Amino acid sequence: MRLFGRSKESDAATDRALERTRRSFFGRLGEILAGDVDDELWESLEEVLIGADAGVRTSAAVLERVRAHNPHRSSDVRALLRAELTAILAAPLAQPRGRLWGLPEGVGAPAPPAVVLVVGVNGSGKTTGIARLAYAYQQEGKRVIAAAGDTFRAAAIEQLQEWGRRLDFPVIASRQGGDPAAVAFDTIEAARARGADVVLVDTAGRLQNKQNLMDELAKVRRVIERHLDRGPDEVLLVLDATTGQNGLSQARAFAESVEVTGVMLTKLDGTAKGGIVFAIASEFGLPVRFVGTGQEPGDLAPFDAEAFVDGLLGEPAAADA
Ligand SMILES: Nc1nc2c(ncn2[C@@H]2O[C@H](COP(=O)(O)OP(=O)(O)O)[C@@H](O)[C@H]2O)c(=O)[nH]1
Ligand SMILES: [Mg+2]
Repeated sequence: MRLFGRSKESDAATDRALERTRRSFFGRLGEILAGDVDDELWESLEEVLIGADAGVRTSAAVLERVRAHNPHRSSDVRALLRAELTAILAAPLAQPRGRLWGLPEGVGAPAPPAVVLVVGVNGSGKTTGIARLAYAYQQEGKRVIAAAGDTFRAAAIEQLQEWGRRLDFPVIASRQGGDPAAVAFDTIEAARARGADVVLVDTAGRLQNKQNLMDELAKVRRVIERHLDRGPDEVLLVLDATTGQNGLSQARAFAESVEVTGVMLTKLDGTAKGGIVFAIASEFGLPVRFVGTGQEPGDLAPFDAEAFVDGLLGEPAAADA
């Protein structure tokens, strides 16, 4: 699977992962859009969007823009809805905040090693996400090295080391309780010494309290900046799609403390609430870069706005049938 560009394969993976969301909420669209364009239709649409976790504000804004076109046929409503939803997701993708992913033609990559700082709460999928990114980069012929920066839990260090053994990438680690900024520093050194292309930095998702965590992440960031002469090339926030609206408050907290450049939305395969991506894009202006589609190293798909919306709405013929 190509992780850094759309492919038939990645569209199919996104489509499969969206099955639950499509069935439970957006599946109702077929029913709703089979009727007349009246107040009931607009109310039902709003319910569907909010129910899929698109957020109250975002849902209302989407429908307002659709209604502004004054559509008379439900097929027009569907087409407009598709366009609005795609536009919401595409907007932040077109304005990359980082230096690696989704860059416009002609913008070069930074001098290696590229550094990706991975943040998010415990259990969101950071460590497995790093393994998947490592796997995808390896498929592209890149040499990856990872930093076991979740020094808070011994199991977290071991988990990353285990992935490193399984997928054959080096992991730089310290003892439990060590300084994660020092681990990040050592990993950048090791990447330079070994000629690695990409450094993936794992981090803790929980410390004694939230402020400690945010301070620690800010410190890791500063140390990378000092050592690299630029900030991390991407700061990837990993969000668990099954946590629903709670994911939004997480996004807010991390975005305020570290300059998040993009989102990996995991466990899309295990939820009916894939609509959260609309809230992330419209309320935070953050691009969703990757979606987790299962438990295996290859189960990560590049995020594509159109593929996602098509996966949600299903083919018009099928959904209307
Ligand atoms: N079904 C599914 N499970 C996932 C996905 N991403 C992560 N997981 C699981 O979520 C759990 C927590 O992941 P982990 O990487 O340890 O989270 P961390 O605490 O943020 O490092 C693990 O059991 C993963 O296998 C996904 O996309 N789909
Ligand atoms: Mg972890």
